[in-house]
Amino acid sequence: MSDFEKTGSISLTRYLIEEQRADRISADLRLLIEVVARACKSISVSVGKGALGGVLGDAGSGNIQGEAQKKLDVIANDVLLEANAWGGHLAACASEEMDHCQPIPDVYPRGNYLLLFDPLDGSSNIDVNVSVGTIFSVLRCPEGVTHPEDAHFLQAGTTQVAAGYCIYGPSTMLVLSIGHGTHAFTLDREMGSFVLTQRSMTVPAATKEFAINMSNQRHWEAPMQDYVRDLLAGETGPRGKNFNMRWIASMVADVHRILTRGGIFIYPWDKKDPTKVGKLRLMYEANPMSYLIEQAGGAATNGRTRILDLAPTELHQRVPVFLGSREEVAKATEYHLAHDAKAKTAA
Ligand code: AHM
Ligand code: MG
Repeated sequence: MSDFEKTGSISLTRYLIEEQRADRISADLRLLIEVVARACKSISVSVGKGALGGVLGDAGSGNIQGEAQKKLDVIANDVLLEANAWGGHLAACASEEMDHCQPIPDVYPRGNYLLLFDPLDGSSNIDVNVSVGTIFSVLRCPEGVTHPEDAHFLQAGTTQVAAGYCIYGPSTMLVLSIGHGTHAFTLDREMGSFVLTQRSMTVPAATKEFAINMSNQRHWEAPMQDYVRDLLAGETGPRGKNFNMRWIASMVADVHRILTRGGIFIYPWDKKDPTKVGKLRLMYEANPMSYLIEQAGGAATNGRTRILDLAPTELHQRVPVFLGSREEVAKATEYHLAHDAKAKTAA
């Protein structure tokens, strides 16, 4: 039975007001989350219209990472920027789609938070009607900073005060953490409000399911080759159990499945492009997802180190990602650390 069936309708607004009363969030952070949720509702409408809204296809532009932008990447970015400009709760925004952070325009009051987002993650799935999503992370603006720059966003994931994603799937859901568990809200499309449908999501500690883009296998480093070889060996191999594989190629959808029924999501380092240490971005993909997963009892590393402990050096920094069921993440990390230790001894 879902929490909705057990406790009746608790809207996102009511949940946030109760968290504020319990002194777990400030009024400004509450407003910020409400505004992001409102922007996500608007993005959900555009995504849902598909070809009827004229929103599919390429925008004809590229972002700083050299990726072609889809029309919906640009629309979602504009919706989030516009919605967050005037409320007085933010000092600046940064996004996958913008080269540098964008301070709140001088005509509006500035607040004490910094917002990072991937406005539409999984863009390769937009034109094929598969789930995509918005990922966001909230940081505090450093004390005394009135005109934030990129450098002010370079804070470790442990300092996030809130993180979440909105998945645009068969239903639209907002999954949120303000540091007290990870909770899921489903959009009631008729009423236009998010309703709490799962309190305290829990990632099972063990799993028999992994998510990875296997087409990159030949480019992986040795410990990844060993780890996946042992997963594929099944019950007669060293792991002693059979594993299933899923890969949606929308991080939001893969992480949502893992938050719901467990699993491990991996986008490892590969040598396809030696200038990139991974595909996914630390500040607005790996950090918020790691925060949500940890708040649900799971774990997240870059293969060696806890992701939330990494000290960022660049706004658009990339990072290898291993996240999900904590025993499986520990196992994958163990393969990498054992390999490093062996290499050190041999040197
Ligand atoms: P995007 O932010 O440009 O959409 O890229 C991120 C996406 C993730 O959602 C997904 O896990 C990954 O890229 C899929 O990559 P690939 O196409 O290499 O399998
Ligand atoms: Mg993305």
